[in-house]
Amino acid sequence: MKHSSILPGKFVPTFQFNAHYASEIRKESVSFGVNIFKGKISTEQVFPYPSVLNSEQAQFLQELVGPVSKFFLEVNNANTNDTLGKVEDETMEGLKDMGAFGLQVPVEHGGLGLSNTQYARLVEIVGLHDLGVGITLGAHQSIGFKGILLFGTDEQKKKYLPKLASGETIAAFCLTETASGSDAASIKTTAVKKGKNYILNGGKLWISNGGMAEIFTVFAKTDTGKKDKITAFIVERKFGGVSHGPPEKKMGIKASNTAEVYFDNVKVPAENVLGEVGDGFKVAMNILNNGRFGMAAALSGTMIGAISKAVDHAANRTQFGSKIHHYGLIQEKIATMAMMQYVTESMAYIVSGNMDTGASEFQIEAAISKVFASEAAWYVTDECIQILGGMGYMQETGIERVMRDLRIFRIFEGTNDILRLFIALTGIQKAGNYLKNLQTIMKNPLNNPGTVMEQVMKRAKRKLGIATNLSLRNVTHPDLITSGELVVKAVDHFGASIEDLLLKYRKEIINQQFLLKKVADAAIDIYAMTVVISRASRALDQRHPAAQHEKVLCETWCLEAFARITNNLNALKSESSMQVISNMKAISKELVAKGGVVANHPLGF
Ligand code: MYA
Repeated sequence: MKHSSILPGKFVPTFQFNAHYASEIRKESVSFGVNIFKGKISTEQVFPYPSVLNSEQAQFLQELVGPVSKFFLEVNNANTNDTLGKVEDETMEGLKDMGAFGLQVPVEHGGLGLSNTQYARLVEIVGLHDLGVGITLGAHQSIGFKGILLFGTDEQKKKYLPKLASGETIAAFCLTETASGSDAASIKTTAVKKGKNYILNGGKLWISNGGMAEIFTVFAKTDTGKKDKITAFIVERKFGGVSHGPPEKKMGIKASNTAEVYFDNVKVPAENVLGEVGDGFKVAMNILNNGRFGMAAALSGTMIGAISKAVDHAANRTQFGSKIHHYGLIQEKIATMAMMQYVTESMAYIVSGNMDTGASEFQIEAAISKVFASEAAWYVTDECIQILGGMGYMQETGIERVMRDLRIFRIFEGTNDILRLFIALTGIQKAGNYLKNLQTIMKNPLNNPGTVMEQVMKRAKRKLGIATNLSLRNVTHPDLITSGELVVKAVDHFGASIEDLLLKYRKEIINQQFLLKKVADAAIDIYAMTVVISRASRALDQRHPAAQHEKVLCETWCLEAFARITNNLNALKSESSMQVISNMKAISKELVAKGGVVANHPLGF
């Protein structure tokens, strides 16, 4: 977040109008996520719901889905992997034979050459069956060598991709360090240029595949002359000086290997710099941005599994003389689980579709998909256990492992807290630039009379409570117009709220994390509403057999989401919510000062 770093103290004022801003404004964003912060709706990336596979791609994918599903049902055993603390050798070999280690590697480099959408569909199957295997595969290709795909030179691709695609060598992504988690820019690992090499020193923490990888994408500080900047490197274990710690003992995803990795005077040839020297932070962020939709796809699969277990139990379990699915409390759970899976799946494939059609601006949407998916999957799995009752808590049911596996998804690949700040601040920064431009235009009304009139009318209408000229009528199915109108109202309210926040807090907004969370939650809900309206509209347009079911999922989701959005946006300025915020700050401060709970025990001792 260029001009609005998440971290206090690193802020560069948002309101300085300079050449960079001007160029950003000239290039109008088509990202839905970016535009809502300006109170605008850009439909380009969300309507119609993308159908990006050509017939050849669809056929190839269909040919893969069957065997991959069969493999996970018949060969892989998630419980055995979990107990062993590793993916069984037979599974690893089978996955390699199927090409699962090089799903997106171009065919000329030995991979399957899948698009993001094709990849998502297969990852969904992995997520349905075994998240431990998913992390082994994902740490390898979603982040481990993704940098080579995105930023590698032809020579680097030729040299490394074939063996990575076949699974002969495994990759890992080395960013996190002991003192550098969310604050990724604060890494201490160094790479000092000596002749034709860089000498790499440092240690990386909690590295997925760290104990088994041969190839590492490593981020290190390099002296670029002006100041230390991060550079990305491709490091081979066989360069010497690379070692790792024992496998970490974890709560879940036990089948995947996690270890510390140490670099001790590792000689890395200069040609192994990935991207440009000093551009490593951007390389890291882009790798993460590019991989996040995969998590949504995988977790959509996980939810499908949990839902079928819950539904099976609800349909067959009798209590108080009736099958329990007849009871309202169970129906509410099943319906909510279904909506959460529907939203997650819709997000995963809209983001992958956008990426496949060459979108370059999907960072906010990808972050939203990761946050939403990881929380939805946690909720759905928890509710599945609740429906199953005692059975759900027993290991033999297999859902307890899923719950353990899932917990990390809200933490890694950017914690959901950091991603909420990322969503809110990135959007606010873009809105700030846009408003600054408007300010400039308003100062010279004669040069831009159209824009001035438009803004004057918009504000006047808002003041009078009349809907502004936003609309989704042309893009939604007629049966979903009411849901579309809720999005329109929500975006209008959201845009006005962002404007108010910027006017009130200006650059101080960066420190208002209580408020930024509400902003992010509203943005997540607005995006969720929009993607399901888009998908359900397509289902209705194309008369899918389940179109009416999707319509109901969509309408119900929109009604509930709209209420949450209104609540969050109203709370941005309500007195009671300000009181709650200041109380919470005080409570937290006292607990921290005391080192724990402050209230006296009811018994007095
Ligand atoms: S890997 C470890 C994951 N770690 C993180 O995600 C770290 C989280 N921290 C951050 O993301 C950053 O530090 C934040 C920025 C966001 C906090 N896209 O001043 P800044 C640019 C593009 O705001 P900071 C793991 O967990 C920005 O514009 N650009 O930075 C493995 C600016 O540019 P410029 C971005 O305040 C798990 C510059 O960077 C982005 O320091 C295993 C500085 O920005 C962005 N997102 O903090 C998972 N952010 O220099 C396995 C910033 O031009 C995979 N910028 O002004 C599982 C897959 C699923 C299963 C698959 C099955 C097959």
